[in-house]
Amino acid sequence: MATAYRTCPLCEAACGLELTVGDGRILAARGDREHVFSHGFVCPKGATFGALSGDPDRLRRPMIRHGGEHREASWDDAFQAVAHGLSQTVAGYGRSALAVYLGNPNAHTMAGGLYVTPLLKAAGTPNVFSASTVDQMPKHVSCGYLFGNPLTIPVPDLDRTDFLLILGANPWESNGSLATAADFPGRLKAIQARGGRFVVVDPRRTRTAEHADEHLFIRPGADAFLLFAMVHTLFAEGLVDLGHLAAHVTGLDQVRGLAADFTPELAAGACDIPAERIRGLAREVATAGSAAVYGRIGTCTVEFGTLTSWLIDVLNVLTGNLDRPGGVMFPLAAHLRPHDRPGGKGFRTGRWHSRARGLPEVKGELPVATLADEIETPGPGQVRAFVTVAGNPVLSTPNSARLDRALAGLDFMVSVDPYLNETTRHADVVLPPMESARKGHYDFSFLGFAVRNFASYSPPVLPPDPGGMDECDVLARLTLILAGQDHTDPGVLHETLLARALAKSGGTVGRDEVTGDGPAERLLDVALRAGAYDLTLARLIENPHGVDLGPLQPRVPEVLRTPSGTIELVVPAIAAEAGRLLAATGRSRDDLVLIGRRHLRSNNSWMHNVPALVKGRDRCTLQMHPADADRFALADGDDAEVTSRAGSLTARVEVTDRVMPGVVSLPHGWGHGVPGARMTVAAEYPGVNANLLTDEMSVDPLSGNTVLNGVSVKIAKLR
Ligand SMILES: Nc1nc2c(c(=O)[nH]1)N[C@H]1C(S)=C(S)[C@@H](COP(=O)(O)OP(=O)(O)OC[C@H]3O[C@@H](n4cnc5c(=O)[nH]c(N)nc54)[C@H](O)[C@@H]3O)O[C@H]1N2
Ligand SMILES: Nc1nc2c(c(=O)[nH]1)N[C@H]1C(S)=C(S)[C@@H](COP(=O)(O)OP(=O)(O)OC[C@H]3O[C@@H](n4cnc5c(=O)[nH]c(N)nc54)[C@H](O)[C@@H]3O)O[C@H]1N2
Ligand code: SF4
Ligand SMILES: [Mo]
Repeated sequence: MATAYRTCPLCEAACGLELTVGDGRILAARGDREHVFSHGFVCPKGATFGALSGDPDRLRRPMIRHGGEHREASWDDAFQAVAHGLSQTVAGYGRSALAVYLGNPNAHTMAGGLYVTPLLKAAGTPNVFSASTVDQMPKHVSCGYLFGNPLTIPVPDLDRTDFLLILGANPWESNGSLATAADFPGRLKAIQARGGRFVVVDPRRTRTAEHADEHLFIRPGADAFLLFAMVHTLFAEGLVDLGHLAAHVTGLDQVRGLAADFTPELAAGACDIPAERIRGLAREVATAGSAAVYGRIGTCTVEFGTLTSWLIDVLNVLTGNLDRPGGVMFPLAAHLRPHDRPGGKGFRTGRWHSRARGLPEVKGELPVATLADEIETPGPGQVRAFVTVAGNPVLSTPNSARLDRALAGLDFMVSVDPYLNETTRHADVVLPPMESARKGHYDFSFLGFAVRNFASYSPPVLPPDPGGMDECDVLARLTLILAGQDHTDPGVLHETLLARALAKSGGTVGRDEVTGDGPAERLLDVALRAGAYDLTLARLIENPHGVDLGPLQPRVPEVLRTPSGTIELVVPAIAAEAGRLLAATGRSRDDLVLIGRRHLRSNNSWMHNVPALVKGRDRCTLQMHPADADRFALADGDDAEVTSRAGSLTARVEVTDRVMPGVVSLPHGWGHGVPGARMTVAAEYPGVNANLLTDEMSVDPLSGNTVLNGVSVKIAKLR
C-alpha cells in the first residue's frame, strides 16, 4: 500500500486528497492535512474519489452503436467511425452542420483546459454550446464590460473580509463557485470568529443561510431590484466612496442616473425585502471595515442575470471594496502573467448570431437554450452532427425532453465521456477517457478564481490502463479528424501545441528545458516557467501539498483590458437592461415559481452512480411552503403534477418552511433510468428531471443564459 496526494477534480474547491493506493486501485480517500489551501478539508464527494474511479459502469473502451445497442469496439474502429460520420456531414452540408457541446468537467481536466480550444478551431463551426449558458455566462458578460475581459472576475477575499453579502449561492453545500475556497464553510465561520458578519439573500433557507448572521428571503429573480436600490441608497446618503479606485473608474454619473428611479420603496415591492432593510444593507456594505458582495447561480440563472451580476460588482466598486484586501480581488494564477499596462480591446458580443432565433454569440458560443432549434429547424446550416465533450445536456439544459428528441434525429453524434448516460446513449460513438486517477491534474480554470494564490500539480496516482486512452490523446485525435488530417498519431498535435506555447512565451522558455511525462504536463511546464511566479513543473511535483503563493494582491489598473484602461461602469447594453428592469416593475406576479437546489452529495447529473452518494432518503423532492401545500390541498409525501410552458413532471412533495411562500424547489441532475443508459446505481435512484420544466425560450438577453430559477409553474395534486 502506498500514499499518494492528489487535487480533487470534482468541484471548484480544489481540495487536496490523501489517497491510499494498493492492488492497482484507490482504497481510501481523505483530506490532505498538509495541503497549503485545504488543510485537510474534504467533503463526502471527495471521499468517494476511489469509488468513482473504480465504478464498474465506467466505460473503459470505446462504444459503437449498432441500432439501439452500444457495443465495445477498438479505438481504431471507433476513430474510423468518427472520421467517417463527421466527414460525411461536413462534405454534404458544410461545417455549420456541426455542433459542439462542452460540459462542466472540461473545467476540471487538463485536457479540457488545453485541448478544447484547438478542437473548436478545427471544428470551424459557429454552433458551439456549453454549460456556461446554464451557469455563469452573465458574470462573464458583466465583467467583460466592466473590466474588458470576461475572465477577469473578482472573487471575495474571504479570509480577510469583515462583511460578506452572499446572494443566490449556497457554498455550504456547493463548496463555492467562481470563488475557489476549499472549506468554504470554515472560512465563513472564521469571518464570524473574527467579529465579522455574513448575510445571505436567498428564497430558500439553505444551510449557508442557517449559519449566517442574517438570512433574507427574496422573490426569485428580483435581486436586481434589491441591488439597484442599494446603489440608489449609496448615492442618496453620500456613501459612495471609490477610495483607491478613484482614478480608475469612468461612468459614475451614469450609474447615479440609472439608479435614480430604483428607490428602496420601489424595490421592496418587487423583491419582498423591506425598504428600511435595503437601506441598512447598503449602509453595512459601505461602512464595514471591508466588505464583499458575492453572487452565484441564483443571481445568474435569472431573467436579469447580466444586470444582477453587474450590480454586484458596481456595489463593490462604489464602496471602494473592489481590489482591496477584504473586498473582492483578482487572483493571479501561476500559469499566467500580469499585463504590462492597462487597456486593451475590450469586450463585445454578437460577432455572429444563431441561425434560428438570432441570439447573439457570447465568448465564442451560442446559448445552449437554442441547441434544439438548431437541430430541428430545416434549411442551410441545420445541425446534423454533434460532438459532446464531458456534458450531459439532456439533464442539464432547458426543455430537455425536446433536446432529447432532437438528439435522436441527428445524422451522427460522438461523445467524449466515461458513461453511457441520458445524453451519450444517443451517440453513435462514445470515446471514454481514462479516469481521473490515471491523469495528471492542474486547475487551469480554478486557480484563477482562488481566494488565495496557490498552485498544485498532481501526477497520475494509478498507472495507465494499457487498453485505455488519455483524454489529451482522445481530444487530439478528434481535433485532427475535424481538421481533415491524418488522425492516427495524436503526437502531431501535441508537438504543434508545444511549439505554439514556446513561441507565445516570447523565447523566455527553451524547448530543451521543458519537462513532463505527458503532453499536458509539458504545456503546463511552459506556462509555469513563463508565468507570474517563475515556477516549474518539477517544483510543483516536489511539493505534493501545493505551493502557497500568498494572499491576493491588488491588480488595478494592470488587470483592466477595457479600451480606456479604466473600469467602464456603464455600456449602452447595460443601460438598456436597466430600463427594461424598471419597466418590469409593473408586471403581474406569477402565482408559483420554481427554483433549483444543490445537495452536498450530488454533483450536477453525473455522480449518482456512487452508492455512498445516493443512499438514504429520496432527495429529489419538490419542496413547498406549508401555506402553498394548504392552498393546493397537498400533504408531505403526496405526488404533485408540476407543469410549465415547456413541459410537465410528477414529483414527490416535501412540505417545509425552508422555501418562501409562492416558491417551490426541485434539484436538477436527476431523471435517470432511461433506456439505453448504463448507470446501474443511478437507475435505482432515478428522481425526476427538473429541466423538463425549464423553458428554452426564456433567456437573459445579454448573455443568452437560460432562466433556470424563477420559472412560472402550475401545480395539481395527482389523483
Ligand atoms: N435546472 C437547473 N439546471 C442546471 C443547473 C441548475 O442549477 N438548475 N446548473 C447548471 C450548471 S451550473 C451546470 S455547470 C450544468 C452542468 O451541465 P453538464 O456539464 O452538461 O452536466 P454534468 O452533469 O456536469 O455532466 C458532466 C458529464 O461529463 C462526464 N464526465 C465526468 N468526468 C469526465 C472527464 O474527466 N472527462 C470527460 N470527457 N467527461 C467526464 C460525465 O459522465 C457527464 O456526462 O448544469 C446546469 N443545469
Ligand atoms: N454539492 C454540489 N456542489 C456543487 C455542485 C453540485 O451539483 N452539487 N455543482 C457545482 C456547480 S457546476 C456550480 S455552478 C456551483 C453552484 O454553486 P452555488 O451557486 O453556490 O449553488 P446553488 O446551490 O445552486 O445555489 C444557488 C442558490 O440560489 C438560490 N436562488 C434561486 N433563485 C434565486 C434568486 O432569484 N435570487 C437569489 N438571491 N437566490 C436564488 C437557491 O435557492 C440556491 O440556494 O456548485 C458546484 N458545486
Ligand atoms: S469540496 Fe469539492 S474539491 Fe473538495 S473534496 Fe469535495 S468535491 Fe472535492
Ligand atoms: Mo456550474
